[in-house]
Amino acid sequence: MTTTGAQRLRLLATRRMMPDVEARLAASFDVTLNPTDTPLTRVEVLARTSGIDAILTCSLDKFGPDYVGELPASVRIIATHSVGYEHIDIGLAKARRIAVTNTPDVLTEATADLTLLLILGAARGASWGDRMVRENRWGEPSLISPLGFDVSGRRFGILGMGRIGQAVARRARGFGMALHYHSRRPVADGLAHGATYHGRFADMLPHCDFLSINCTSTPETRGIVNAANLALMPWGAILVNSSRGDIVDDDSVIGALQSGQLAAAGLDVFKGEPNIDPRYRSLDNVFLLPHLGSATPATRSAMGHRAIDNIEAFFRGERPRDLLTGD
Ligand code: 8YV
Repeated sequence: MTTTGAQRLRLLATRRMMPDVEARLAASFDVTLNPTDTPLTRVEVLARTSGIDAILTCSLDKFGPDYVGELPASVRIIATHSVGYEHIDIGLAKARRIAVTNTPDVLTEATADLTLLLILGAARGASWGDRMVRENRWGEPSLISPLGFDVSGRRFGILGMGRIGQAVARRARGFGMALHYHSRRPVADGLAHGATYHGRFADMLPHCDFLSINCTSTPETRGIVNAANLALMPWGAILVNSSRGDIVDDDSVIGALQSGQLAAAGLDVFKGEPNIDPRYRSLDNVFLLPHLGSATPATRSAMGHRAIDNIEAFFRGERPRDLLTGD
């Protein structure tokens, strides 16, 4: 049980979570759960945070300045059930002395698995192939149509060589791919899995038959996959994104998919999701998923428990393992 003195700590969970996570919350806190998948409005969040010590949220809920600035002084920590934290105004939280934590590590393998699914699905036509069979359009088999693209042995570039990028690199080696990466700094040799480092994103692109986006969304990376950068890739390259939708410029990617500059794309994340740019739906050369990177029971449970571990450590007076707000 998590207490301050004799009192149980009060926690607001903004979203429905895995049953074992909710059970632990109920056992440890005076908890207000959201029993539905309906997002709480700003007014509801602010009303429900009155007297609340901790908020457990996720990347689906935005904690911008209009939320963080208005939270009652009782709120000491916002724990997000996600590795990404661009949905929280960290600077303002820090200024208000509200701790913020995320949940890295526990979703690395699931997200890397999903990235390989995007690569294979986009290259080999999983989406149009599935539709052909379901819609009874298989027709007379032909030796020359339909065809996808090879994956094994091709050149593969990774944008962002953090934990997930490294786990993707490890998997891509199994396909005999020639690996390249760009990130702010090179990683230690053993972590690059033989990938060649490029200090400039533009320098890596001519080597990318495949490009995988695995960086975080920051002011520097937002919109970085634009027309100018796509034009540096070999004609007919394949793009996959399992990170954040706003890293790509949708107009540029859609234009490249229409012209053939990009042969295909595998996308799990979108700007403004779930309200994605409708033009993606009418393209045949895209493999689209509804943000499934961490969507397995074991991973979602592990994320929830990691978030609770952070909250409990904080109230024990320890430094939470995944503290994002520094001191
Ligand atoms: C989350 C994610 O599952 O962790 C992240 O940053 O994008 C996903 O894994 C989802 O956003 C719920 O928080």
